[in-house]
Amino acid sequence: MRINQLIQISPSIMCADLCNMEDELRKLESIGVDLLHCDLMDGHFVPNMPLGLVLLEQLRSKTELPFDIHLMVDDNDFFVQKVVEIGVQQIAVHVESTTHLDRTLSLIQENDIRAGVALNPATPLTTIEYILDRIDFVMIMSVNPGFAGQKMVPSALKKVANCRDFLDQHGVDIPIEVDGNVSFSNIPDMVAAGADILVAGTSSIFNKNGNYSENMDKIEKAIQRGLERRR
Ligand code: S6P
Ligand code: MG
Repeated sequence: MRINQLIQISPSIMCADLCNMEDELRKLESIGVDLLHCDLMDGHFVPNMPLGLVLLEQLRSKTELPFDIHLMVDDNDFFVQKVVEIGVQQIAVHVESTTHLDRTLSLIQENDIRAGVALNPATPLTTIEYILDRIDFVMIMSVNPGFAGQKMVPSALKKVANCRDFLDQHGVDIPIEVDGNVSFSNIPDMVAAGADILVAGTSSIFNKNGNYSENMDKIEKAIQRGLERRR
């Protein structure tokens, strides 16, 4: 089981063995992950489409883990409605693709689902200033969305720290989720900067050099190093 309960781990299931999902779920459950990060892409907002709604529906019936949905789509309201029907616990929509952001966030929260806003690397924090009272978490993208296995953009750590300051200045105490190249070596810096939820992909949980349990141990140790350096 997890040593550190302060920081949540959300494995990105697009990085799992998609031909053996039930087995993958059992393995992830056994190492005590907190959430299941589900990347929904439409091939338009981002040029990829690894998971679909039918797969999510089937996964829902196989695990009690909370679903952490990351929408990378143009038609947010359509996908919000679909994942609400499936039964999910939190949904992040991209500020860059949501025309009526305030309305979409309300739609999520009206269904008793935690609402988050995801920001691409180039998107300023000020874009969320007037909806801060509407959100339950912020997702900072530390890569350009669309693919696993990328390198963290150089500004990511500064942005996580700036986001924590921005939230503090506005008196908002909500978690920051970091998504993209959350690697063993980047985790301490991300956690020190203020990350609370870590999306674990090919550079950590699904790293080929270890099994899930070994990789989780490395993640926990990296989190510990980051927490010791927290401001
Ligand atoms: C990317 C997606 C992410 C990836 C994750 C993979 O568009 O939103 O959630 O699945 O970044 O992790 P890694 O360690 O391969 O970057
Ligand atoms: Mg994601």
